[in-house]
Amino acid sequence: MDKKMLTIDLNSQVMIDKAEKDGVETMYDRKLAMKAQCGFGLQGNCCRICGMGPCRITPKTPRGLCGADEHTIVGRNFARMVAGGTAAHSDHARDLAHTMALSSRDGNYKIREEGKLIELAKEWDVATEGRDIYDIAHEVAEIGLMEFGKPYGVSRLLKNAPKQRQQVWKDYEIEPRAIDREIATIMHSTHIGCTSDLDSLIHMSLRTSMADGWAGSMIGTRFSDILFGTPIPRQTEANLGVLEQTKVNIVLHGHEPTLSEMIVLASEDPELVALAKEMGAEGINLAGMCCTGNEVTMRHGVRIAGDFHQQELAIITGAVEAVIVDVQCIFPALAKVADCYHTKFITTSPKAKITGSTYIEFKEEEALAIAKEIVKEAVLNFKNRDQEKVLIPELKSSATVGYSVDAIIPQLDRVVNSHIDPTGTVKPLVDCLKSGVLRGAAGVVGCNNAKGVSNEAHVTIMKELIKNDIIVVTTGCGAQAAAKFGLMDKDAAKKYAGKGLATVCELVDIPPVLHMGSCVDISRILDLVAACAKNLDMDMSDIPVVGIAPEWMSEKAVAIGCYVVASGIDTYLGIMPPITGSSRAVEILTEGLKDKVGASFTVNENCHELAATIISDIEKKRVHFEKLV
Ligand code: NFS
Repeated sequence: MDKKMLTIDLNSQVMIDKAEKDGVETMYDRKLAMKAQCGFGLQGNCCRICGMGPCRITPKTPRGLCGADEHTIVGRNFARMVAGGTAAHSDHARDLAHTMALSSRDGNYKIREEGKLIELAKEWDVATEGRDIYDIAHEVAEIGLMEFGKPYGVSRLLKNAPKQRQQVWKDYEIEPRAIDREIATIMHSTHIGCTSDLDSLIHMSLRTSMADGWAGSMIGTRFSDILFGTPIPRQTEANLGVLEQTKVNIVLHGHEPTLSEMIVLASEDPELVALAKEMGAEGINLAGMCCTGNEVTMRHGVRIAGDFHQQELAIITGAVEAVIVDVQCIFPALAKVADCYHTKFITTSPKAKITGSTYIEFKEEEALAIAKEIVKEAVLNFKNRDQEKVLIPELKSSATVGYSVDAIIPQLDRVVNSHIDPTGTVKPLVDCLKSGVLRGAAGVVGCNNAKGVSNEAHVTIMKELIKNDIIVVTTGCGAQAAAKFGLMDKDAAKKYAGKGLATVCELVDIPPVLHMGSCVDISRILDLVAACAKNLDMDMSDIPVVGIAPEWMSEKAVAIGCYVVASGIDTYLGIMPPITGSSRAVEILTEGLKDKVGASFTVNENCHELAATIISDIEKKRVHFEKLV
């Protein structure tokens, strides 16, 4: 098989060829070499939870040594994926809470959005009258930190949901308690000799995932906006073509804005810019990757180098002086790829040390000084660039990004000429959904997965949806696929959208696919859907919205899928999770949950079929919705 056929991105194809010529191994080589994957692993019925195993379920050995059957084994494995994902998102949020606790008027981290902080303080019953904004910030940070380990009570963010949905959570008993507690409890319950009941394992998985979506991720996004500013629409460009021949190229990869915000500041430091010129470069060019890329493009317009599957390919351009990473979604392979070029692969987090990298520990207390040291490493490395090894592929697309809920609302107001008399709410969006000008809304999110062709499912599904007047909001690497393929361009509506959506896009001056941020920012999508439901006095499960993860791969995505379903939003996956070893797990996740939370999963690995199912399901949902409104 031709490796290049494993991606639809033409830049990636050029880089796969270059890697071959340079003798560098990439994920695409490893994918071909891997051939058949382990069938037990794929089905989720290999148990490695205790030292008697691994036990694998076959017709001849239908139970593990302890007697666990396929339902228990699949359920436990699934639950542990949810725990991993929830831990990752929430630990990210915890770091932001610590950063807010450190914030000060003359320190590295300041409060950028006082209004948002005060709003949150009021929501959390923190006194605001006559107090110094930093005192308020520190108290709010402390309360945020308590959400991780408070001994009593449930997430204080649940009340952002419509009351009908809150009732569902109460009735089904999936209101998450302290975030760390949910993660610890599910790890305990999946230990050998605890829960064997599949219904209970899935119930716990949903409750744990709620500690991600309606606690950890929500805290992450709110605190990030308060510290670094709420995103507003801005222009950017996406794909490897944003790397520059004549500048020091720094790729920012990973997730937490605490580091990347400081690197953005450091890269503007006059001394470092002068040093870059001394080294023979014209300046410093930052380019983002994965969710760090989303964070810095949403807040600063930093251009996007690429997505999860392009991390090695960026280095293979031979034009990257440094890849700077913190946590999550970082291939350990980067160390080896970087060795083949002059690129410095700089790790910064004690939570993600990678063999073969240059480790410069990032500490929030000395944030800017460390960021400058890291940028300096990159700048000094420019002289080592071997021009003969450089090939920057040409393609890049322009995109408008930065659609936080706060930015979407005023934009939408243009639809009803209400810039004269703005509603300041989601009513214009709700009206478009009610009238059927927009048939529905879809959150298309998530990763790239080597089980499919990189970017194919994202782009196919988004194009099909917008053609059928379904507005798309997106985060994560899905957002990067949309940006790269021109779907976030203002002209995209004219080219690809159906008549209704195209009219709305023109009236309110938005692209048909809206970039809402990183994966943690799926909390923005929850906020938007909750606002629409509240405006209609309905449950979130009653409105024609769906969640889609066409190319998901990470445990974080499994947690996301679960909390989106728990929020009453039907969720469509383009990759089968490792659950097929248990017919009952498949039944509960794709059907049974409907009775409990009003939504469930649908899986189809054929993206054309999946798109058709989504469109027809949205139309079915409209029948119910139209009766209610
Ligand atoms: Ni989300 Fe972001 Fe990308 Fe997937 Fe990884 S970067 S947190 S997990 S691969 S979308």
